[in-house]
Amino acid sequence: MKVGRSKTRRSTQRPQGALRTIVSVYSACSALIVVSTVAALAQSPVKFDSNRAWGHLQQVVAIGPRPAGSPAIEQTRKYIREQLAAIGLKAVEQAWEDETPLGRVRLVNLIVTIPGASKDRIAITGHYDTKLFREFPFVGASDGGSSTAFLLEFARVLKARKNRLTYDLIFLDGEEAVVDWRGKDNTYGSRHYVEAAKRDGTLKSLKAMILVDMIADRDLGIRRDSNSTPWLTDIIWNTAAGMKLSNYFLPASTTVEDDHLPFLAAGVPSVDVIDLDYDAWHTRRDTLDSVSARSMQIVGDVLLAALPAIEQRLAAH
Ligand code: 1BN
Ligand code: ZN
Repeated sequence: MKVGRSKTRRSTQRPQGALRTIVSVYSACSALIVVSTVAALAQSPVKFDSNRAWGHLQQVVAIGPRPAGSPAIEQTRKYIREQLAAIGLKAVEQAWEDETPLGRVRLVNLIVTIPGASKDRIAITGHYDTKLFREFPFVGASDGGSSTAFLLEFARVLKARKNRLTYDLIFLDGEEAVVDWRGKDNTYGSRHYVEAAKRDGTLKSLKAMILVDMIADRDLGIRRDSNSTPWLTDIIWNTAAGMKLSNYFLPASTTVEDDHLPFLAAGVPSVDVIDLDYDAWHTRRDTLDSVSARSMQIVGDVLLAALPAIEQRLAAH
């Protein structure tokens, strides 16, 4: 009996014990997988997604030419506001009227704030208007379109991250000359933003500005701009070099007049990330055929990777 019982016990105990061991090892493994996945998710920040940016670009280009003051630019604003609202962000309108060589025009900058740990701000800016050409329909896929699409996707990424500084994404109106890039017939939006920020005292908290313009050229090649702040340019171009992207963020220099000039004149360190070596620039060929999502991906990856060093530099000064 004794032997039989123990035999019976042994014969039932062994599989139960083994099963219990398997179950507990399995549970431990599952728990480990869950913990490490959660940790990985917490550590891996949301990435710039050029497919989303491309979708925005298609929508914006489909609106057609979008010169300042046109019904089409109002339609573009509606699209920007709706896309931002869809990711839980509110665009604040800064509207005003300006004298242009073609008369008085209503202009509107759109500003989105993504609060960070500090109230000090970095602005990421770009223009959303297109240059008026009467001879052909100019849809500005890279010139006006890429900056708009980029800012929309960048806003999504920044909102999903924990940021040390506050970020303002500024969709600038009226970058383009209404007639000729001379005197005051250009950069209406950036000039207005800076003047208003000076007047209301908010410019003091603006510590740096990064301007993106024409960043979707399918043959991307961005030269350094000698008007831009050297330390800010160095951080971005060194980041690109560290990512083996110097074929796109080129060591060569040029000199650019653009929306960064009013910020620089007001003492805000600023950089213009612009591909001026764009065959289709200010031609009817600045369409989706001349641009690529990959170019926006490169710029998105580099700028996101450069932000910690920019924040670090601002914290140290
Ligand atoms: C950029 C895109 N710009 C106009 N459309 C500014 C600019 C004007 C850059 C003239 C270089 C020369
Ligand atoms: Zn232009």
